[in-house]
Amino acid sequence: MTQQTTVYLADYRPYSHPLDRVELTFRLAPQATRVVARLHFRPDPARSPGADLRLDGEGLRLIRLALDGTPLDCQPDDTGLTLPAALLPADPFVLETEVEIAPVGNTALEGLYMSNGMYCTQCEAEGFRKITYYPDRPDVMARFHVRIESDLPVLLSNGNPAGQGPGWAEWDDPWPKPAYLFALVAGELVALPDHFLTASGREVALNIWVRAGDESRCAYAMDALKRSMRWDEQVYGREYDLDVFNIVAVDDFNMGAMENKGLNIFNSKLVLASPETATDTDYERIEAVIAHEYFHNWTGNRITCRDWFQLCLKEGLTVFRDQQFSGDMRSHAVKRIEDVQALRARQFREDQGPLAHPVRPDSFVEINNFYTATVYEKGAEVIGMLKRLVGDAEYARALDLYFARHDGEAATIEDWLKVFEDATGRDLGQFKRWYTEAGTPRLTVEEEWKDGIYSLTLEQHLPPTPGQPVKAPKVIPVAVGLLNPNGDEVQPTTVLELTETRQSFRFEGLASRPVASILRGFSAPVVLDRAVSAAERAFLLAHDTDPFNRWEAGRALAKEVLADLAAGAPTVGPDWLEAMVRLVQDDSLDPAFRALALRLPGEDDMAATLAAAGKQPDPAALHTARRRMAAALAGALAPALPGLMEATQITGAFSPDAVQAGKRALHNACLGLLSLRDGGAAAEAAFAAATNMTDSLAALAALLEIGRGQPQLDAFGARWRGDRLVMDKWFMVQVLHAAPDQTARTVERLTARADFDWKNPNRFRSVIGALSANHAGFHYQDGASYRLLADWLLRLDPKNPQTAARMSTAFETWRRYDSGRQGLIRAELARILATSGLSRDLGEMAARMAG
Ligand code: 0A1
Ligand code: ZN
Repeated sequence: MTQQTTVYLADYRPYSHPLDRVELTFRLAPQATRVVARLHFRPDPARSPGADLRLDGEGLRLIRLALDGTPLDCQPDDTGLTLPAALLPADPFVLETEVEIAPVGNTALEGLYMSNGMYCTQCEAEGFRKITYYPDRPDVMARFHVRIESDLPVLLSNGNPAGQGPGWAEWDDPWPKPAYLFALVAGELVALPDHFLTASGREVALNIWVRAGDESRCAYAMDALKRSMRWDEQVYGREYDLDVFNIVAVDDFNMGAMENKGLNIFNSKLVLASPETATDTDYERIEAVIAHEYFHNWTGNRITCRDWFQLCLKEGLTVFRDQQFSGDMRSHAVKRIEDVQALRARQFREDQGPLAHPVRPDSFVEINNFYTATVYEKGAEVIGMLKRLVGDAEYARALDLYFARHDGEAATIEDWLKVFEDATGRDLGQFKRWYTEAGTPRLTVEEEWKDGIYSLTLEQHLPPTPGQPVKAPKVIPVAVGLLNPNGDEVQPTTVLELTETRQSFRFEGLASRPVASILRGFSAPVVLDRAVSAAERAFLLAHDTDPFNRWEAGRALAKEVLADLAAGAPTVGPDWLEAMVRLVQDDSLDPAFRALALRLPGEDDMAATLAAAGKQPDPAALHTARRRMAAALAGALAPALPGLMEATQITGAFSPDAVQAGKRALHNACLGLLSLRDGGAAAEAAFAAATNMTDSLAALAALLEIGRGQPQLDAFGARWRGDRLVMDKWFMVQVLHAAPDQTARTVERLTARADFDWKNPNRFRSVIGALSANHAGFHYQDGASYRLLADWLLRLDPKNPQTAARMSTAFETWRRYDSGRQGLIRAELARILATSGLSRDLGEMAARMAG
């Protein structure tokens, strides 16, 4: 394995030599790109007297090195270049390097690489060191001037255009930035152009750059961008600060998108959309990610992170902001439910297993392994809690202070919390534990009703996590409302602040014993351990005024049904079914909400819930139980389905808005249930009649789920053969809906195809990611899927370690299962660890998972 050196937060030291300005010249060529860098240093004797100058650099061929024009003879090592202090002048100096790199062979997609003939870069977190020798750390912020020389027609970099001619273009970025925000793009691209007038009246040119032919699929992303720009002005008072804002869509990209200053680079699946090719979920994701990257311009770029341990400073806040934005654009209730579902599926899972780490980790081997659900999504939850604790007005004041105080700086979580302390007068010492301690707290509840006083006693339990066996109590905002027995709210939502291990709260002046609605809006990222009768859950599902808890009551009921079935219960009891029949026909409820309520708990989610309760999940039993549950629901709803489908049929032109999307979601949920009873007749008709991707894919999934759909799959594949993004869906849907004993075989068949371009991360994820997302198929007893995943990780690792490492998290849950499965997974982890030449990325992940 590549050497595993651990980096510690405690070892942070400021950089020795302040850097003011950077001039870069790129002479692009696929095999041999030349990069000339002129780094303008300004020595500061107070900072680190007598220090050597260390530059990071990896995989570079050094051609030339000169200090103030005088050639230097220094030999680089594997990770960079050191200039001895004795060589360095006391006055400002310019260090010039020329290196050669080969973008065409760069399959790791980090640094400068090529995708379909186009040059592009990915520098976060530590990719810039693969482009030139540089202090590649976020606290070194400098102004960049870039010259690109190439015959390609479109040459882009950060900042504002600073001249162009045949074969060259120059860009100047007036805002100091760390190297991870550098970007360059060169290619035969076409733009969807537009413009935006900022609140203070500045005109900004907007462009979305794509391959010729894709322009017609950019309108939604452009619209989302303009709405994001306006929203950030109106809600956070943040204006855009350059003359141009460019977005480029790239087919080969490891992540979703990247917020490079003035030049955001996107995975093409998060830009390109048309009704025929993108689902409603795609549209929603595009809107959210466009907003996310745009919002980084202030939370991430203008104020960046001092070091990579502070990653949540930009990511948690920016996710929180994009969630607020999506809520404002669509429905807050639906958005909150979706976000909590995603948090539980990914972050709770991470927190429960060997990869658990604090929102601000204090050590890492490979930083790319820490772009996690904990840093992003739990990081956002922590900000949501802070806002709930201090209130909206104080939150707004604190944010204004944050921007005023830290603009142009590389900040820390301590800086962030200090802003809140100064703005609100609160002591956030205890709150800080949310950043430094891993694990999902569990909350137990005791109720008492006596002499007209209702008391709630809350107790927090903090599970041990790797390296953190014991924890002190956290501050937990618990939003509570009380209903009286006829469903009226007698206590509107109030936020209880749990600060001790165990604490009681009293409510007086109540005429009768209330029904409590606890953790409204999911006010804290905790597990609520509360035994509630099915009748009380059904009551909350019918009457709670808090939409999240209403959904949550239904979800809890459903999970109990599923757990009982998996444990051998012969039938589905009436409580949940009757509640669903009522809910789904309640036209006062948003169809999107009803669709979410109808969705059965996922098998992985259920397995996690069982494991957390000390029970061993049986993947096969869970799968069968979930199918029986779906059949029972379909039976109970049978009389209502035709009417509901009629009422949710969209007649007018397609729109990706939330109202239409909600109707389609409910319509297609009904179609899925109906196909369990009609042999797929309705789904076949729906597939044939579909005029948009949401409906086509839903019909196809409904058919595959009942073991049918081959002709439709073939027709879909023939129609979309030439479309990479749609074909990703074709690959994925087959794996997701394969029967447990057919999943590995399906993957083997698909990966043998010529169009399984496994070096493309989207294609790899669409098959290998889907393999682990098919819970019963992945955990099929013979271990074939485990072997297959490990084989593919080992194959991908030498080419693209980052994506291999991310996909390896499929193994993080092994401790949940029986000893047979545990043994099989551990053997695969051991096989991975024993492989020579393993990357630092996959090596670190496998070692942490193997424990
Ligand atoms: N900062 C980006 C995500 C991102 C992170 C790392 C990458 O390469 C390792 C690429 C993109 C965001 O939050 O959108
Ligand atoms: Zn981000």
